[in-house]
Amino acid sequence: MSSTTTYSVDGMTCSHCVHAVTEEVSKIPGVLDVRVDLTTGSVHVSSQQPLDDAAVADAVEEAGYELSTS
Ligand SMILES: [Cu+2]
Repeated sequence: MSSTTTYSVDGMTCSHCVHAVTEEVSKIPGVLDVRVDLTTGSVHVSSQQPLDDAAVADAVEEAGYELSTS
């Protein structure tokens, strides 16, 4: 059974940002689908099992952005 988790990412401003975040988060093992809503900064991640939030934070940082902690 897959699960979907929504994260908030700070600093995304354009489709290039969306692409960078999507690409990095997609590399996390078990991730099935990544959807970014640029207007809200929401990142919806579908995965085979619940994800390690730290892995998602690392991937977002790798792309050059930060998970919003609020
Ligand atoms: Cu951008």
